[in-house]
Amino acid sequence: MKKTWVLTVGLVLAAIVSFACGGGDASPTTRPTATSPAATATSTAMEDPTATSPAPTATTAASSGGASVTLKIGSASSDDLKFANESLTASAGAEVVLTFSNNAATQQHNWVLVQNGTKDAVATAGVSAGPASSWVSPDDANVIAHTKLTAAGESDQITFTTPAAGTYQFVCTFPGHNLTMFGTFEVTP
Ligand SMILES: [Cu+2]
Repeated sequence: MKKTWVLTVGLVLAAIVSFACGGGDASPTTRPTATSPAATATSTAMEDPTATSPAPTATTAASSGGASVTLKIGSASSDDLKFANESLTASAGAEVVLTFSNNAATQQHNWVLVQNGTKDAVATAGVSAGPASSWVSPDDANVIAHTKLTAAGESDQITFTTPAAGTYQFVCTFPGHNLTMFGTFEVTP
């Protein structure tokens, strides 16, 4: 009789344990489900480094496009109010080292890179700015780069980065020279 009671208690305990284990199994089953959003969050976090990498790639593209280019341009010989070359070319984003040589006998000249179609407006603004500013208005948004005003026989070297691909102009902004002394600056992609 005592053995039967022990056996009954044993069976009841076994049932409780198996129920507890079953309940225990249920919660681990729930946890992986709770963990998978976390895993999704981790993979989303891994997309962030991927999103950041285009920035360095863009920098690399800018620096590879940023080849160093040497350009030389002079004014026409004698006192002709012209440049010796009427066109220059460089690729977009290039670092240009440009030397402008004033080959004139007496004339003063400069070399000013401007937005296309603005050479005369830039020259007019330059007249107001005066010779102390090399006949270039320091606030002129149409001016991309410029040398100083050079005396006859003098030269000046400047360094600038080419703007986006497209057509630009260069001009001498000494009063009156802009009418004949200008050219085209092509920026290639
Ligand atoms: Cu000039």
